[in-house]
Amino acid sequence: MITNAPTYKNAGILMEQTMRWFGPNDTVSLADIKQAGCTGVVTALHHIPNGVVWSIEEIQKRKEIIEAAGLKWSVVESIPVHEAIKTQTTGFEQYILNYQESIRNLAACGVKIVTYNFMPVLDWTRTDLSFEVEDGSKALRFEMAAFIAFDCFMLQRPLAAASYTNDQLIRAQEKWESMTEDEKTLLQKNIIAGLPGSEESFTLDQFQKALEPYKEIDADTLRKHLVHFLKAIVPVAKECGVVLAIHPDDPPFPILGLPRVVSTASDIDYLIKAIPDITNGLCFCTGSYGVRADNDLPSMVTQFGERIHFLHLRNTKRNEWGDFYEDNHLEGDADFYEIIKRVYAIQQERGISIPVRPDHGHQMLDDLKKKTNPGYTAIGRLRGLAEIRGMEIAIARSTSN
Ligand code: DNO
Repeated sequence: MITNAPTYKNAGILMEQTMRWFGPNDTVSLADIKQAGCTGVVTALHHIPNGVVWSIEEIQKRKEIIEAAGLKWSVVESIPVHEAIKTQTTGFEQYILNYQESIRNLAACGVKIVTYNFMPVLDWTRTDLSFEVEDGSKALRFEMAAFIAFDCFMLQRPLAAASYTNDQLIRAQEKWESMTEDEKTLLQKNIIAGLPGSEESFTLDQFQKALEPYKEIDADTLRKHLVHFLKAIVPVAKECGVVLAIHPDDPPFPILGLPRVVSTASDIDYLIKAIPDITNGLCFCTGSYGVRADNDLPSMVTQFGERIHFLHLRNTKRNEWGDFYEDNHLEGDADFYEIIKRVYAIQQERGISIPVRPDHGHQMLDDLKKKTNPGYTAIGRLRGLAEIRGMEIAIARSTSN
């Protein structure tokens, strides 16, 4: 069944275009999102504390606001997974029951795609939120030396040095010595004070405490905890017609000694083998997976196409030091032509439109003068979406004619 799919003469089934909306306080309004050409939004009930059930009343209230603007609530991003579930500590069984209940309530309101992630402690991580690129627009960036400097000299994590090579430590030391006090404060804020959409925010003290439970948890254990969680929620989701879309680790490698279990094609394979039902699906985020040169994104789209329930299209540019920044959508390391071509083919095969959002965009033009949610400006995302939309239609027409 095709729902909410955009149409274009002789173009077949196209992606469902959405943008993320952070709720009524978002400076980018629903009207803006509609003008960008979207038919749907991706949002969450950010005001409900992590772990608490999303009631039908609250879901319905939000849905009505979205629909009054002529849009659809296409995808939930995210119902956060409580840390107790990831660490299997006190109360985790109850948090799983609450998660099941939220899924049932969303289904009762007709919201049927749920995104989540299983990253320990931090959701996504960047060191620089206003990295100026050549054209004067600003991008988000992860600078390895700055991150290591934070780990070794600011957080002073015991054993931090053992996580890095000598070269990396030298570069981090140089970086640290070159930074002013203000720059150091900003670095700490960027890493632990909570980026848009991450539901947690920490002081340095709180952050050190939050890392503690993971001393005993390696990747194997975290994987087991994820499978346990999935075994509990997949049947519930399936029963009420909801599909689950796990978001990959961002960045897709271990940080701060924390385990990572959703970074590569073999990580995905493991999860599929453990719970083969298609309900156990993916939010295929090209920006996250694409940071690793060993992730072949077009092949991954084909390999996992049947269970890609949601797409984040974003491009990154990496260097030899492990730094990366968020490039324009059609530039960067990922081959968007090939990716979109394969996504298009999968949609025709499955007979469905996959929701997509332009994941982030540069701060540019008028947005440079505004206070914006890092990564979630109106104009930068509009540019990304427009380019993606044009490319998909061109692929569609040249494929089907
Ligand atoms: C960042 C986002 C992530 C994502 C979550 C999904 O921009 O892609 O915060 O929403 O990891 O659970």
